This record gives sequence, structure tokens and C-alpha cells, in this order.
Amino acid sequence: AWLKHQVNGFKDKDGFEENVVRHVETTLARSMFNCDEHAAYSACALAFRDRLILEWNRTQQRQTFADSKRLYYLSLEFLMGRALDNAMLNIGQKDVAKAGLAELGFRIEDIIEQEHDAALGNGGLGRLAACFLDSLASLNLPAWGYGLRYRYGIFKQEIIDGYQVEVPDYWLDFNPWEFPRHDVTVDIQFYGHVNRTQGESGKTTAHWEGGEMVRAVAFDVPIPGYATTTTNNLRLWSSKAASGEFDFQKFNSGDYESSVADQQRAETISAVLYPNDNLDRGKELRLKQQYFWVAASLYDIVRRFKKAKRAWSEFPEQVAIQLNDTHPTLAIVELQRILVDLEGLEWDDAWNIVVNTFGYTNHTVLPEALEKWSVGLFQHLLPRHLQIIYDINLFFLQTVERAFPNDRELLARVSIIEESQPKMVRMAFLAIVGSHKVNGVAELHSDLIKTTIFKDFVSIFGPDKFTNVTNGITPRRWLHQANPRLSDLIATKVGSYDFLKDLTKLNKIELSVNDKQFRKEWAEIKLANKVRLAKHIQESAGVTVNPTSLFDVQVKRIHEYKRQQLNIFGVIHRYLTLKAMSPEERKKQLPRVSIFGGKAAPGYWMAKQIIHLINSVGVVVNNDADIGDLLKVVFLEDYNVSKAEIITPASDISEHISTAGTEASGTSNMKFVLNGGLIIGTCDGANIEITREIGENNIFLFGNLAEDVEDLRHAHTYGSHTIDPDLAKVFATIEQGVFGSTQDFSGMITAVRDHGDFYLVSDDFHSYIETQALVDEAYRDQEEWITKCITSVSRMGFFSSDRCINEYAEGIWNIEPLHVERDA
Ligand code: 26M
Repeated sequence: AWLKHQVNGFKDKDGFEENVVRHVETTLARSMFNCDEHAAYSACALAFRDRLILEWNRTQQRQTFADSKRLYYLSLEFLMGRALDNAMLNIGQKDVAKAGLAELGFRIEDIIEQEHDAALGNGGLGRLAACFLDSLASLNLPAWGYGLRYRYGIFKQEIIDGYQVEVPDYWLDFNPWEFPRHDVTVDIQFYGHVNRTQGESGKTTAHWEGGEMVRAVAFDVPIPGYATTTTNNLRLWSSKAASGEFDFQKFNSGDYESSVADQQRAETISAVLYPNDNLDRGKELRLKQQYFWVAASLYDIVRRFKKAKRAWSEFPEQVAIQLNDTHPTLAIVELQRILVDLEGLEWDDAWNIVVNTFGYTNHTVLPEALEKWSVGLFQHLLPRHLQIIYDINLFFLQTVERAFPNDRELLARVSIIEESQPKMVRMAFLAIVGSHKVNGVAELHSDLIKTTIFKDFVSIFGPDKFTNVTNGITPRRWLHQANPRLSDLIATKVGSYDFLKDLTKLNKIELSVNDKQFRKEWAEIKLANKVRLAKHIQESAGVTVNPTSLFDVQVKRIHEYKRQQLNIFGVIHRYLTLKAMSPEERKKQLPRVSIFGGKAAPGYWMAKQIIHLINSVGVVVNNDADIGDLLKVVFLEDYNVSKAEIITPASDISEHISTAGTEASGTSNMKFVLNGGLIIGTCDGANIEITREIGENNIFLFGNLAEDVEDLRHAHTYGSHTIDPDLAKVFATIEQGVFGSTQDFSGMITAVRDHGDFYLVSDDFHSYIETQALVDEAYRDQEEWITKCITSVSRMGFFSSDRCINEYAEGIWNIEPLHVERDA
């Protein structure tokens, strides 16, 4: 109804039903009598897919015809989640589908549930890329995403006896949202050697020869915008043997096994997403993935540019490429190689084009996450690229030398090649040198990169090259889709659903903050969302929780810097406090449910220990008759995008409690506040800007500041390090074996007590406990609490990924919306 131009939608529910039945009977070759929920999902998805394809083709034609500048977003991760619900809402026909499915005997919720998440990402970085695609399409910006089509996405997490067990995520069984383009292929070279030839002019040209080829095949995924016809493209590359099915020569000569082995080796490249986040292990296969994807994408981009027959100097006027972290940094080298070796441009002309084309986004300051590749590995896998990197470095260091003569330490510090044993290529430095803009993802983070890890580069290039673009989230998925009732309630006060396109319009609800009926409905919706989560907790974890308790949620990847250990130590402290009370005193306490979720990287031993402790505490606390409903501890298995859509709307308070200065931004903090939850957090990442927007009375901040972290760490190492007394009691309880075998958790304790407490768990413990007490106190005053929630939501407009994408479009990409003609 809100769409003036119906997106080539179904005429009505009968039109939709006809399409579903047709797909069941033809595409799926089944009868309607034999149509289960999965078949109904399949047919429903195919029916909507047909709608998307039409708009998708029109969008691509329109963009090609307009010949305007396009953005290419290079990301090794796209954490998309489910597509059907999103497609129905963006097209504006979920109501039509609901009615149609009901007539066919299905509940739309059950049908939506059939879809497997597209989980091609680890966490924040991958989900950000997915939110960006939604905003780019919704803002009518000409843009493509490029990624890898992993056969296995992030692993499925099972909790067995309290431990994480990883199960492969084979998600491609039935995926109606991708279109194989068997005609769009690129052969990608690896290994080999470099030859040089001299032309008549005396100019030498490098030729990369020999080695092996792997074929990249394109798979396209349509990305529908909200309330617009624009449907952009996400192109994912899949690897296979360049020789086709298998090597016929080997096959005919009787070497059947090795011909199949070759094929399997090629397919390995796109087989699996690396499940680490914020950790670089320097594996050869990972570098192969990066080059495979970058080379295929650039070939595609350059091929498209060449069709228009423009001068090479116009390349940056037609093409913007954004590097999502350093993972695609090889694109800088590859474009330089294409321009110099294959197209014959002069080095300096080529380099100008390259630098003006690329932008680089940094997502972390953690040193263990900064990518480095050994020179030896490069030499072996990509010999020509290593030469080009050396040349880029040489010219760069020459300009540094001219500007800062005789500062040899500076040269060593900023060199793209680290003179270590073995020598390493520093990918972040290469990304900075090869881009015209470098951005962090929240204000504090962008300041930190300028004053710490990239400080020297600010002196060299000047401050304007470095900028901030604070992250955002798409309100379509994270409000309208995840929390439809809240979205509907807000719409009654805003007067329309326009806030989904311009989130600052949320500020209109602040006028209704004292409206009794509005507040009552607000509270009812929160409770209903909590009831829904309670049901999920019961079914998945077997724990009964009271939905009127305070729901305290921490869901994100498990990492020491995110400090789930601080949270669980706090839970144990709460348990001890409750146990020490008289029954009368206990009756006065506020019931709370502590909900955790998140995956640990499979090789991250400490993170796995944290998961085990949470589960072990749950077993004890949840079965303690003294405690009852006063405290429940739940670990939700297999946290992913579709579970986030259930969890986010159901929190009263969520935890964003990283050691100050370590969480670049965080984006779930934004999702929780947008859904009417409050947050407890440290002065880190986007928490700081959330506080500025919603007001400091509406957030529970605690802990040491980023500026003090260095001194505190120094004191741990060189001064005397005393553990907070309350935390010491928690440790003593664990060591008594109250939660099972004490050795199981000794690593978590010694990290704090004996190994310098790098993440400042003890330093922040007291402040954390005190602030949690303030949370209890505030929650007792439900009227005041709801006021805080409504006020906060009304001020969250800034955190839309639309605002964020507009900042990139203006400040970094220089791209403009392509206006869509609206039908009468
Ligand atoms: C690196 C090397 C090898 C294998 C994997 C990686 C790797 C993969 C993912 C490194 C980091 C990865 O993701 C980091 C991440 O998710 N960062 C988060 O980005 C969000 C979006 O900007 C921020 O909100 C979070 O604060 C930040 O932690």
C-alpha cells in the first residue's frame, strides 16, 4: 500500500497463489496434495524470485544505460541471513503472501522458518556488508557486491555436555536465491614465474607465465531495495578446475584418481569460510581465496569498463572499489598489474588510477588481526604481485624520504615490507598507500587508528586521507522484519512507515512518550517478544524462564576482548550474593535471566573455556531451589542472523562491555537500542556515539577509559597486581569445584590473576557490579524504564546504515542515486 509503484508484484493473493501452485506442480514436480512446509517455502521463494528477476534485469539495464559511476563492495563475508521475509517486505507484499499461504493451509511464519540462513560471514564485519547492500539498493545507488560462494558458511554450533562442537554448514542444498552464470567465468592463475621482454621502444614488459589455472564461475544474488524497484547484484565466485570436469589427458592415460584430485583441489578454494574473526593465521589457502576472488572481480569490473570504450584515465570516474578490511588488498596490486603489464600504461599513470579508485575500511586495532603474509609465500604463489609490491613500496619510501629526510626509523616503521625473520608483507600499510581514503567505523576507533597503528601515515599523507564513517544497521531487517509489532506501533505515531526510509523520523515518537495507551502497547510488545524468546529458550536449551524477569543479553562472537568472562564472573557474583541472603531478603530481589550466545573460533581455546563455564554455571544455578526464578543462566546454541531476529527484540538490557579501545564499533548495540532495549556498556566503539544521541541518562556506562588502558596494563606487569576482592571470591568459588572440575576453568582465572589481566577484567569488575545494581534499581521503576526506552528509540535515527552509506557515497565514492521512474 505504501508503494506508489508496485514492484511488478502479484496482482493480489490469488495471483500469488497461482504462482505458488505453478511452481509446486512444475518447477518442483510435486502435487499440491504432497506439498509440505519445505515445498511450500520453495515454491513461495521461487514465486518471489520471479518478481525480483524482472526488477533486477531492469535495474542492471538502467544502470548500464545511464553509464554512471558504480561502487563495487569487495568483502570476503556477507552475512545475509534469510532472504524470503526480506524480499516480501522490501517488495511490499508480505500481506499478500500471508493471505495466499493461509488459503493454501500454511502459516507464513512456518514457511519463513524453512529457509536456511545464508551465513557467509563470521560476525560484525560480514553483517555490516549485508546491511550495506540493503541500504545501497534502498537508496537507488548503483552498486555491486563481490564475494566468495563458500560451499560451507560459518559452522553450525552445537552444545554437547556444555562444550562447543562444530558441525559443517552445508547450505546450498536448495538455494533459490542464486543464479549460476556458467557463461561468466574467469581463469585465475597461481604460482609460475615472471619473464621480461623488451619492446622496440626499449620498454620492458613483465610476463607472468606457467603455474596453474583455476576457473571462477559467477553466481548472482539479487538484492532488492526497500520500497523501490532498484534491485542490485551480489556476485559470488565459485571455484572449479579450469580444464572442465576433469583432465581428459590424465583420464585417458589411466590416471583417473589424480584427474579427479586436481578438480577437488580447485574446488577447495571456495569450499569453506575461515571461521576466525579478529585473528590472522597466515594460511596459504586463505591467500589463495583472496587472490582468486579479487582477480575474478577485477577482471569483471575491468571488462565492464572496457565495453564503454573510455580512456583509462576515466576509470576512477566510473568505478569506486571499497575494501572491506584488508582481505581484498590484493586488488590494489592486481589493478596495477592489469594496467601496467596487460594494458601497457606507464607506472605513474596506472598508480594514479589505482589510488583514486580504492577506499579502505579498517575494522580493528587488535594486532593479532592485522594481516601479514610472508614474502616467501607471496613469491611462491604470486611472484609478479610480489615484484609490484616491492615497486609500490620503493616509490612510496622514496616520497617519504623526500618529505622526511634521514629518518631511517620512520622508513622502517612504515615500510610495506616488515624486515623480520621471515620478511612479511603488511597488508594494512599496502591498503593505506593504495587508497585515497581510509576510514574507521566509529569516532573513537577512527581517532585511535590515527594516533596509534597508522600514526606515521597521518604525518606522511596528511589528516584528510583518514576519516570516520560510523557504522549503521538497516532498519528494514532490524526493526520492521525482526519486530513487526513495534514497527507498526511506531508507524501509528509517525503517521506512516517513512521512518524505514528516513530513520531520523523516529524522533516523532518522543512526543508520545507520555501517551498512556502508547506506553501500554509498547510494554505489551516487549513482553510478547520476551514470551517468544522464552519459548525458544525452552525448546532449544530446555530451561524454563519467567518472561517477566529482566532479560539480560550478550550475543556476539566469543572473544576475550568482548569480555563474556566479565559477564559470567558477574553472574557468579550475583549467585553468591543471592545465596548469602535470607529467604526474606531474597524475596525482595529482582529476577533476572542472563542470556548468552555466540560462536568461538574452533581453535580459540580460551573462548571455548568461556562457553563451557557459562554452561556449567547454568547447570548449577538453574537447578538451585534457593534461587528459583531469581537467576537463570542460558547459553543459546548456534547464534546467527535469524536467531538474532528473535533475540534482539526481546532484551531489556544487553551487554557491550569490551575493554575500552578494543571494539571498533559494535553494531548489535544499535540493534538492541532500536528495539527498545537499554544497554550496559563500556566507553568504547559506537557506545560513545549512542550515548551522545540518546543521552547519558538512558545508558549504563561503566569501566575504565581507553586512554587509561595502557597505564593499567603497565601497572599489572610492573607494579603489584591485586585482584578485586569480590572477583577473588568468584575465583575461589570456581576453584572449590562448585561448577565442576576446577582445572577446566583455570585458564580463565590465571589469565586475570597471574598473566597480567590484559583485558582489564579485574580493573572493571567493581564498576561493572555496581552498574548492574543500578540496572536492577532502574528496572524496578517500570514507568521510568519505559520512558528511557521510548526516548532512546526516538533518538536512534543516526544509526541507520542509510545515513552511513550516504556518507560513504558523498565523501569516499562520489556516486549518486540513479532515479527510478515511477509508473503512473
Ligand atoms: C582475518 C584473517 C584470516 C581469517 C579471518 C580474518 C578475519 C575475519 C573476520 C578478521 C576479522 C574479521 O572480522 C572482524 C570483525 O567482524 N570486526 C568487527 O567489524 C564490525 C563492523 O565494522 C565492528 O562493528 C566490530 O566492532 C568489529 O569487531
